[in-house]
Amino acid sequence: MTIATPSRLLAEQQRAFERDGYLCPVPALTPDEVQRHLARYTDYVARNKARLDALAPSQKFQVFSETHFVMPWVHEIVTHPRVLDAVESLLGPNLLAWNTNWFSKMPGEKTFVSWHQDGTYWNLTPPNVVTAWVALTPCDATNGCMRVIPGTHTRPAMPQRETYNPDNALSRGQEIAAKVDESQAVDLRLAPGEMSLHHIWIVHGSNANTGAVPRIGLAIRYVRPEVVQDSPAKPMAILVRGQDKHGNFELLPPPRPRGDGAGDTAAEHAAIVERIRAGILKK
Ligand SMILES: O=C(O)CCC(=O)C(=O)O
Repeated sequence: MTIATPSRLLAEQQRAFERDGYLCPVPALTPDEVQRHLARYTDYVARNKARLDALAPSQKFQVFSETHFVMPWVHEIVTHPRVLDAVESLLGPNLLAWNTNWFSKMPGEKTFVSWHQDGTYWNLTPPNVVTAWVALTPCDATNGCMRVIPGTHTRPAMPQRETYNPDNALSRGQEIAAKVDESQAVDLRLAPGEMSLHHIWIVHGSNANTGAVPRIGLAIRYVRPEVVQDSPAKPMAILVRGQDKHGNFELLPPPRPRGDGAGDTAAEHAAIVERIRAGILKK
């Protein structure tokens, strides 16, 4: 029987993740931390409003991806001990934070995420990759919480096509090109400060926000250092726990205190987004 510290996963939670390909909910941030980060997120969106208003959901990655490399407060979420303890329970003691994405859906927006498998286009092997999806607002079926099809991470990969639907939050509108049995779907309901964890190969997606409450969360992709990406340029990451003896990723330092992804760090942010996307978009 595993002795769990407050934020390490219990043996039965680890088994559930291995069996189902996800775990939900897992406590992460305190109410104070949620409030602080939500204020910063709101401020970041307000400062980028003109840019965002001109972009389709599928193009917003330019603003919402890889902010952990340039914004100290996002790096704070990515290195939060409760988040890392849970991820360490699944991936082991050496952890890299490779990619992050803010997924926000405001009431009335048409933005959705089609059924997809991340493993199809991330080009990462072996699949020692876990996403922590950290909620800053309540997430449920009415405002378009994430949905998963349990157990699909253990089945053969499904065919996927690119639709370029502009309302799809995924940059190429990638969707599974086969019947997904939605009767098996599980809603990942989260309270603010809770997170879900999901496997790189689980079938997942989310509907539009038809409720009255914004749905805002940060998806953080953690990898073990031995993971290799088939990529035109070495992918970037931040070492967040343990050590990296493999050198498969270019390790960047934690962001500077003044970095906010705008102003002095805008060019740096854009270059990192471009580099990470080059690895993801590769066929
Ligand atoms: O937030 C969503 O609805 C989708 C998130 C997602 O696809 C992911 O984190 O891999």
